[in-house]
Amino acid sequence: MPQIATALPFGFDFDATTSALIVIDMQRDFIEPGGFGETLGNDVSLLQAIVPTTAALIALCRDTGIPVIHTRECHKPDLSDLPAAKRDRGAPEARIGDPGPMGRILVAGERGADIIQEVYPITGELVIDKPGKGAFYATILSDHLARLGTRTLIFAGVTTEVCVQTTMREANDRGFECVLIEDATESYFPAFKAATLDMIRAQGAIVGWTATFAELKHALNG
Ligand code: TIU
Repeated sequence: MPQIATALPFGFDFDATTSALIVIDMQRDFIEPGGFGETLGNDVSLLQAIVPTTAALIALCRDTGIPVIHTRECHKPDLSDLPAAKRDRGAPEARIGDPGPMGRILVAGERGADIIQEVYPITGELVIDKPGKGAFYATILSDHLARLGTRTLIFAGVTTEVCVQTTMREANDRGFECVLIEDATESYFPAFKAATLDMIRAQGAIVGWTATFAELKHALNG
């Protein structure tokens, strides 16, 4: 059984045949100018740094036979799955559902809500559209993982302390062993990323482990 010996807070044992990679919300709306991330007042260029490593991680998992699952945070065109508590965020003139340079902000089927080309899903990979921050809430993810027999989840994507951490906590509560790939996740706030990595692995991996892409690759390639 592979081990990421240098994972934090201590060695992480996993079986590639019962693992899956979850790539969270690598969408134009978060990573490119003119989207939801920018309307919330963020500098989206920070997120672009992880794109090459995330692409390499996806390629490694495909080569190793580890299923790759992609998520997109987005809403139905009629916004029936968008509670007011979520809608009333960001600049009043550019909220979820409003028109923007990449189509309606965070709405399914619009250009901004789609995944950036560099990490685009290939045929056969599950793409989950989710209305919440967590990928388990109001989606088929649990059922899909049960069918696959998945026990370990490898995490990547954006943003570290929002949708990635929320999904990792949901997964931990559902009994999955979780490892977050540090250089394949990013936040608009470097201090929040660092704090999230710390809080995930604190207290004896209370939520899960963290490791670098190179460490995972070494473990898989022996
Ligand atoms: N705002 C922010 O940091 N993130 C989100 O709204 N969604 C995700 O993290 N995907």
